[in-house]
Amino acid sequence: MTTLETLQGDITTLDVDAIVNAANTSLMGGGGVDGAIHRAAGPDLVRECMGLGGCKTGQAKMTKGYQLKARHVIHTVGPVWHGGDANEPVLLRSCYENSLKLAAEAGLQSMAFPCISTGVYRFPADEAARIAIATVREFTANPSSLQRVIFCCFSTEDQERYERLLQP
Ligand code: AR6
Repeated sequence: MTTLETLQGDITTLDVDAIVNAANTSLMGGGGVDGAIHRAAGPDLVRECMGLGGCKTGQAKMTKGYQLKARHVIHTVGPVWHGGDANEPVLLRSCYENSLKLAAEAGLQSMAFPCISTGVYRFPADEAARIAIATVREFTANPSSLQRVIFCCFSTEDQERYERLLQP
């Protein structure tokens, strides 16, 4: 059984096996949660990222966590919202699925997601949360190493949204 939880706060402070980064295709850092993760992890993170050759939208790549409490960072690239007809929902779903796959393949027990694509990439928060929850629920319906999946929300508004949507 995997438990799905919500938290309000800064994902860089979490003591989990992996935190997920809402990165861009360069994997070289940026603003928002990406900037916060790189600042907290220290310069070794970008050094490892340099060797990864970037990441396509919807895909995911894993690195070490360096100075973070989290042992690993799973970098995924969410879609930029262009109105909803450019495959955005499918790509966002892939971000969650591929991140979960990487974590399970590595035998990780706990991981935390930020609200991927809902910041500067402008994906509507409600639809993004529905996709996030549905994808995590479907993946964790099958047995895996994952015992805890946390939706780490930066705003109380997002946390309330996830709590509402997680009600049975
Ligand atoms: N902990 C948890 N969530 C956070 C944190 C934090 N420390 N900081 C921000 N958020 P965004 P995107 C939330 O813009 O839309 C970067 O420049 C934020 O409130 O970080 O996927 C990348 O390099 C929002 O709910 O990511 C890309 O170029 C969520 O994280 C681009 O932004 C995502 O917001 C990716 O855009």
